[in-house]
Amino acid sequence: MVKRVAAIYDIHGNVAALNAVLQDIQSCDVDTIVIGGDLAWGPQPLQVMERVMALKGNVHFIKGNADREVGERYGVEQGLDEWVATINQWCSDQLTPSQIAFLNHLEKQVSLTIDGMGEVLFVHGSPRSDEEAIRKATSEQEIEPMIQSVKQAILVCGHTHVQFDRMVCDKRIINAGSVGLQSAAKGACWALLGPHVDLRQTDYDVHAAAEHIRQSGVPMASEFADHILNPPNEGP
Ligand SMILES: [Mn+2]
Repeated sequence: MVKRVAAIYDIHGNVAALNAVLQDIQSCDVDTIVIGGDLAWGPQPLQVMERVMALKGNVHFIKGNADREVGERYGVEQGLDEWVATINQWCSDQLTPSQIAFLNHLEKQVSLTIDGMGEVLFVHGSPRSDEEAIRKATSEQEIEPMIQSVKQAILVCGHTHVQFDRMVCDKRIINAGSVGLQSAAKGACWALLGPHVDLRQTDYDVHAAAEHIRQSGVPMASEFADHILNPPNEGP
């Protein structure tokens, strides 16, 4: 049984956002962290992997589609769009062999029993796919087959970069939002769980972060910087 969980999803290679959230977590009496996938794909993959792999204590990781794609060096041959593939392979090139191996050994899902909430299932996209999107507006009809095998009453997901907390087919579904590539929010988004659900936004210096991103060498650096300065209303 754990008491209070920080669900931090979709860091996407934004180390300033990650550091701000980890700092915020320290004042929230958190005993467990779930890092919900899509860690490295973005402008600062090496720094993010160093930071998360050095975390101490009760930390669980799950694999996002982008972790699978970076870890296995996906390209256009594996169905990625050309610009996604270019960034993907740049990210793979930044990482050490042990960081790549770490990504390749992540779990698909994690289940935790949280005090006051019961058993909670954490996945990246949907329970059956790391790239299937559950959005605020996705219909019950569409979601039902995605969650029919889930026995837990509460499901936490990410992948679409927009937070929500809704009831679907008698299950509570929480999207933690994105730490590093957020949409429809200004700060770094995450969720605090136990015994209540608190959708959080942590402010950080996006202007300084954008400047570092512009100098990171990532392909499309200015698009990444513009995204965090002016987050779009809709996620990917
Ligand atoms: Mn994803």
